[in-house]
Amino acid sequence: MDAAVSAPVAISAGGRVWRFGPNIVGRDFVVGDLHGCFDQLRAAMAARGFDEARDRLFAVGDLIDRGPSSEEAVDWIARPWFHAVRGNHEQMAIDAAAGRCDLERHIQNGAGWFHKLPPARQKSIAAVFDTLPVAVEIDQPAGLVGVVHADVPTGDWTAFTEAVEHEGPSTTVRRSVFDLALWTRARFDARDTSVVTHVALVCVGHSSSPDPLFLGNVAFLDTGAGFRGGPLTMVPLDELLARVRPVGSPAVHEPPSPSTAAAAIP
Ligand SMILES: [Mn+2]
Repeated sequence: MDAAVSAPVAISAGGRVWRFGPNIVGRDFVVGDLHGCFDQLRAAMAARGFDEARDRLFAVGDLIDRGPSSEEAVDWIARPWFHAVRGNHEQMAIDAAAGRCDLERHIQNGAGWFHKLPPARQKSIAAVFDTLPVAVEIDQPAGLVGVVHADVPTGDWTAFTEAVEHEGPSTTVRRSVFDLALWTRARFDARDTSVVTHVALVCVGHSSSPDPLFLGNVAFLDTGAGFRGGPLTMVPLDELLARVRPVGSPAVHEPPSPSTAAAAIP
């Protein structure tokens, strides 16, 4: 794939926000939480006719833990057309390799595979995960698309990307924007349909539901792969964008009508 399409056009100074230009040669897809289910991903890509020479695949994070082949995540991250944001599970692996880990809790969360590896291998995998951005933004003809693991904890995409760049993991009891981006379930739990401004669409995972769920302009794509035997969701970005209003229209700053607010994608 042409590096002008596959590589980010901009990376923030701290490396936490990556921006991609439009894909002028092929299609863009987004995939929900993988949790080691790379056989399911291969099947979904085959079903979609994914073309490694032209198409790009963006992942909402949580590539690892619980499922059958977590270690494969490292190979996927190396592929030029595969772009993942970091999930809380990647962050837990980073923290574990650095000795910041509640071992019992980590293993309960599906990370037994990681703790069976030699420490040097744990560290090299964690180093790969630590290259992952917290937020990705993709320029699309229909507007800017944001990708983040858990949610945008502010109501505005621009304010969020600025905050996530300047705040690292929490060092006090107040949870940082960085931590909330990886962990929060506030919008999902409240079924909050408010729209995130300065972005047409935000793709997230982390909070799973039987079918992809739209709340405002936020698409929740974790359908439980690797967890309770759920399916994997991989969708063209165009399909998701068709569900939200065009960016720049005044209506994008208003809540969506109740009939579409929390409707599951068929
Ligand atoms: Mn998660």
